[in-house]
Amino acid sequence: MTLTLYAAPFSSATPVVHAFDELDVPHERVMLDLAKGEQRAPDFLALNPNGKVPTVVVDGTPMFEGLAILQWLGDRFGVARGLWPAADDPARLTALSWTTWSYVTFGALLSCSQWASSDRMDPALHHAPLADHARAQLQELLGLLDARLADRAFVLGDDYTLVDLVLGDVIAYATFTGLAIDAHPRVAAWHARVRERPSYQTAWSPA
Ligand SMILES: N[C@@H](CCC(=O)N[C@@H](CS)C(=O)NCC(=O)O)C(=O)O
Repeated sequence: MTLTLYAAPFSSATPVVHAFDELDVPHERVMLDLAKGEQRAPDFLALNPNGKVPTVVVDGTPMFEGLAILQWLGDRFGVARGLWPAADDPARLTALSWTTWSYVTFGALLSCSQWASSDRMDPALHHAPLADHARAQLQELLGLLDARLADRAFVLGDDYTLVDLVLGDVIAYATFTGLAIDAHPRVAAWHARVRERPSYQTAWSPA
């Protein structure tokens, strides 16, 4: 299999870079300079019409959206490495649910809070009540994850899996944007365990 990963430092590609490293999947890595607009080059837009990283090319077929790529990596490489449940394992259902939850449910609220208050966004779009509402909702969601971790060390059970990698990276990004997780002691303790993983250190440390 020939795999090419298009990425950029500290971007939506970071969890995918992280997963490739954790799974030790051989691939070619192309780092795009987003500030120079390399993601809008016609050759790249032919792979991903959104002009965004991450983008992966699998034996000539392009694939975009980080969550889709992560779930595919789990299916294709994670099962054999004991880091993702097999297709007929009920835990696969749980893995798909929590990883999608982190990007879609948690991620949408995080984006909302960013648009409504971040100094990296156009101040004309800021809206303090919306930012407060999104932050309160995010705390409620962290409460759900805290409850999930009441009787297990990791999201699926006793062992670290790609589910922890995906959720751990979404929550890492959330904390970088200023979201506090310390009101949820099990989430904080689990995230500390996830951060011990060597692949986490490589993915999130400055080069
Ligand atoms: N939902 C997409 C988001 C991808 C995304 O927004 N990537 C950003 C980097 S964080 C990008 O490539 N931006 C370049 C641009 O918009 O010009 C995913 O998760 O893959």
